[in-house]
Amino acid sequence: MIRFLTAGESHGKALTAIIDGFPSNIKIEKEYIDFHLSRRQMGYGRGGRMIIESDTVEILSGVRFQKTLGSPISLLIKNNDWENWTDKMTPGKKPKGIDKITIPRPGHADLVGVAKYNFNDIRNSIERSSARETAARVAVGSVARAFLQYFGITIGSFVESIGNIYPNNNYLTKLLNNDLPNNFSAWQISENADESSVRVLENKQEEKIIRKIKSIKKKGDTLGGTFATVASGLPIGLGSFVQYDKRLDTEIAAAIMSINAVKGVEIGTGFTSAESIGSESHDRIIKKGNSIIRKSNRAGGIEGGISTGLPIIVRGAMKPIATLMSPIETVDLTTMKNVLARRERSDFVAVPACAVISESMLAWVLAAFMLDKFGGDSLEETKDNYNSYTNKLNNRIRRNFNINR
Ligand code: EPS
Repeated sequence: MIRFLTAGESHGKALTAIIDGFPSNIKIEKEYIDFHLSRRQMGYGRGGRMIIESDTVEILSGVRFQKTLGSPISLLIKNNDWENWTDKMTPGKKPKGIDKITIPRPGHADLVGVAKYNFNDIRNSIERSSARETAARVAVGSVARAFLQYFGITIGSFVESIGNIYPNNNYLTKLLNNDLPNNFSAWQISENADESSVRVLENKQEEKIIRKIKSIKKKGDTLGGTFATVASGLPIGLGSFVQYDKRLDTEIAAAIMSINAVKGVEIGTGFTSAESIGSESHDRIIKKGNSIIRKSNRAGGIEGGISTGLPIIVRGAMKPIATLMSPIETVDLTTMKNVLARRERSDFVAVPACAVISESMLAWVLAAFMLDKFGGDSLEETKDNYNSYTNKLNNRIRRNFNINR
């Protein structure tokens, strides 16, 4: 079983993560993690903080000469902004003259946080609930991706919509129709999306979205959107129907939902298939040459909680950022009077970043399921187990069903 924990406040000294359970001998390059960290910082519509930070990782343990040791991997990402917050965020004695925050922002964790943890200062809620924490998750996800690459599994994402602006030719339809080249690699999607300042795949859509972000920013408002995350190169058989918590889709949905501000997750055609009929929803199984294939991929790569071998397609919906420059109504907790919410530096749109984070979360889940199925203390052992299973898979099906008899 692999697991990870992150720690760190948004304006504290640093973010840290501990990863446990990866086999030895996986190549880990700091530059690879930094590359994905910088992708998380991109996107038109981010706030002032992204100018202050240029996230890079320091690998503190678990890696020697760029190879995992099988021991816990610990990672550190410094917060450049910390030097502006040393008084307000010191773990030491409280300095004089630090103002409390008493006005909760609707939609953020401010109110539930003070209620739950018995705080008298909303700052205590804001810090850990901030999406800053996702930088640590991207670092963790990069380690998972480095592992998955040995098995030809790649992950990519794109922004489908921002502020209800959808593309004319939705690439998602192509994916769901399984209309893809033989050598399709999901990472190619990200390579294309990363060329766009809002991570969309159509130039016209990008122009429209940027216009909309500009106008919403002028009004002091924010936007949300939808994104799609895809994984390719999977073997058949990750996950299981034998228990609810062994289903691959259970864990994927939870992982995407865990990203700050995500309020909806869909696998394959999910919600639209609920409005459709059976014969238009399911993927026809057909014979092509000597193999059995699915005509489409509306199931999003998962049937019965098990990977089908086709790309995993998961879609997420992110609500608009909760901090508004033209704030909405709330209550001041000290005066109990209706007031307008506090303004706090924030992003106007973070859907492009959210999509990058979702790649990391999907990578983590897939790495966990790969290791659950194939195990191994060293990468070589995992590979042997993987090869033995995948090489014999077709033969086993043939034998069991007397194919060619
Ligand atoms: C973020 C850092 C934060 C925010 C954002 C994400 O920095 P700061 O609060 O100093 O501006 O920009 O967090 C939120 C949108 C949020 O709601 O908490 C980051 O590194 O991604």
